[in-house]
Amino acid sequence: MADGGVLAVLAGVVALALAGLAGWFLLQRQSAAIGLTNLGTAAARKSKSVVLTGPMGAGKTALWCYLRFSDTSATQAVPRTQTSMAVNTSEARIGEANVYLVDVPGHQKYRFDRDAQLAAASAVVFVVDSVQAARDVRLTAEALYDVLASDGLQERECPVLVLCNKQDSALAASNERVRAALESEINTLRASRQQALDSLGAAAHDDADKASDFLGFEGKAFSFEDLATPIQFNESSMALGRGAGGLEMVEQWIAGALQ
Ligand SMILES: Nc1nc2c(ncn2[C@@H]2O[C@H](COP(=O)(O)OP(=O)(O)OP(=O)(O)O)[C@@H](O)[C@H]2O)c(=O)[nH]1
Ligand SMILES: [Mg+2]
Repeated sequence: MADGGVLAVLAGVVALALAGLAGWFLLQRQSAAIGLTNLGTAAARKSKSVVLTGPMGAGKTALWCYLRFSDTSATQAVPRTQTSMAVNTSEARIGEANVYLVDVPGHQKYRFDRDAQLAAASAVVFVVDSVQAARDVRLTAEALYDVLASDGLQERECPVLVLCNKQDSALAASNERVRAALESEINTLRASRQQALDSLGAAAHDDADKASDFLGFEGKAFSFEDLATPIQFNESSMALGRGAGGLEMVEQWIAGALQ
């Protein structure tokens, strides 16, 4: 009877150990599948971080796929993507540089991830849906404002490429039109954000009293020229891909920005 009890206890211990081992194994597989091992920022890496950001559906993940798989046949067709539910990260080789490519989902709930990634960015590609921007530029202007005013970006003079994507569409606005529309909309946004701060009083002003919170110069209409960050506007089409789609231009810009 006593031997039976010891055996039962031993069997229980072995079963528990096996269950623990199986759980650990499953967790490892799950982590690898959803890329948990890749969630760190560039701070922990040697390669410089390039952050792809911008509103939902603009083409960030499509661009990320192209840049990541630039030496494979995946470059021949527009990558099939869907609304991102997590930050995508990957090491990639662009020109002579090893880069840490970060694709941040456009949905507002990822804004803290975006700000954390921007804080470690060496270069930023802000992807715009040029069809959406031609219809209503407000959403894009708000997202760009947040990026340009994000902590430390102006102080670090981090280069920004505004990529006016979806140029294959007949309804797409050109990069000149997007630039002018964004400049004017950011001017309006700047005034309304300032007014909101004024109405909240001195405490809010103290909180927001950083050079980067106000874009450009007070008393002067907003101009991209007035920013410390070098900013460039270009056109692209992930649907057209390499060659006509402007992918090489993006790679050259990234290589130049990281030098
Ligand atoms: N016509 C056209 N469609 C494009 C282009 N680039 C991306 N798309 C499509 O637009 C949709 C959104 O592209 P994504 O790359 O998933 O957009 P995203 O910026 O990652 O969007 P979120 O993850 O929601 O922030 C997909 O159906 C793409 O195939 C383009 O240049 N032209
Ligand atoms: Mg995406």
